[in-house]
Amino acid sequence: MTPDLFADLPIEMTTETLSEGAVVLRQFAFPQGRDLLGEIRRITATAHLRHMKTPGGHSMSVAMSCCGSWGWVTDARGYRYQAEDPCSGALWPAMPSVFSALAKSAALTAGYPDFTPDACLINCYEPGAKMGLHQDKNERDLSQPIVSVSLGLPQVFQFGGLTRSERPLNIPLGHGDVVVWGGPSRLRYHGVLTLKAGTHPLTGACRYNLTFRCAR
Ligand code: MD3
Ligand code: FE
Repeated sequence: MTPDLFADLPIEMTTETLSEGAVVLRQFAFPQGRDLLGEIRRITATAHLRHMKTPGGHSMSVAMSCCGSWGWVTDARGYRYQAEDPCSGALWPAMPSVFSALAKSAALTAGYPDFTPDACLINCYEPGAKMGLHQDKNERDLSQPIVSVSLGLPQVFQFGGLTRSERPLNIPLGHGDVVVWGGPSRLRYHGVLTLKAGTHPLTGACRYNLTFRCAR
């Protein structure tokens, strides 16, 4: 048993603005961490984490699942949102209230009072997994932000510009950190660097990222 030397320390929530419309809420989700991870386990027991294939035929290093009315999928037919899990044919699991309440409260804190996500993508990174620079533009309403919640091991996030050629900033994201991306930052290129090996008390050897979206 490892005694938790930090168990009694108060958590320190801070706010950093990265660019117009992009706000980091450090440790905002720390209080909900255990509950969020319990729901991830419950959801992925039926909607299994899987390595989807890009339209180009490459297997993604991040394992993904979804919950909510719409799930993001990729395969030979392209990137899209759909109501059914292609692995089972069943609807995606409902979005748990602890997920939607957290996403709404983070969006409100960042200045987006009308955010009601209908899709949550669950990304699971193991050591060696990464996500290259890309834009999120499959969502119907780009006036709505995306809310991202990081859980478990830390991973370096890359925050780029509106063109692929702009050199990205590297921003470490740790357990409980929440980022809200909207307005002029909504279509910025972004990605994450390769996850380094480590052990987190709540997730073991992995990092989860939840992204809340208004898909349809
Ligand atoms: C900046 N996920 O699922 S979340 C993704 O850590 C994705 O799993 C990464 O990129 C992850 O699409 C990064 C942060 C994020 C999400 C959406 C954004 C940053 C964003 C949209 C616009 C700009
Ligand atoms: Fe993305």
